[in-house]
Amino acid sequence: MRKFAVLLLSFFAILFILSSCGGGTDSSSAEGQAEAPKSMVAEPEAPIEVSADGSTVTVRLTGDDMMKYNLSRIEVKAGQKVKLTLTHIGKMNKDVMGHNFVLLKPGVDVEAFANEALKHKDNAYIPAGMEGDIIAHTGMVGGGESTSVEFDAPAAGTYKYICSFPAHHITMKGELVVN
Ligand SMILES: [Cu+2]
Repeated sequence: MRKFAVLLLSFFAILFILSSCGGGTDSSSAEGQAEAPKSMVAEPEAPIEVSADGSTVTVRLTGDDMMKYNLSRIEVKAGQKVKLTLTHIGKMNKDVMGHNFVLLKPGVDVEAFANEALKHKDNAYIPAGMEGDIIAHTGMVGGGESTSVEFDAPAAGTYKYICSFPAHHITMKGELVVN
């Protein structure tokens, strides 16, 4: 009789283990289900996206409180329309950590341009009289702000872009490569 009780107990123990395993499976599949809509909502946006017909390139550039862009190289094709949005993903004010995107013409001395730009705070650090050195530029943004610019990709070649906020061009720089 006692043996029977032990048997019965172990039978229930096995049942319990089996059911808890089953529960484990259930919860993991529930997690799997929870992940699916999450990834649909989050839908990671590619920093560079080409339209289906190939005519337009959307560029999602970011700048942070550490004086860094997310992209140091942007590749496009000649003639494509470039829609660039710069988002400041930091928290700092634009007076101390402002960011912009300035695409320079080939042959422009970046150092000389940046040294002139820093004198033009009242013009969002776009140096008056040097517009001829610029292919395209955005406005200046602070933490949490965005700014956009649209331009046609210039002729094939490599072009430099910088943030013209004082001293930012040292780390906030990159190349637009037009194929
Ligand atoms: Cu900057």
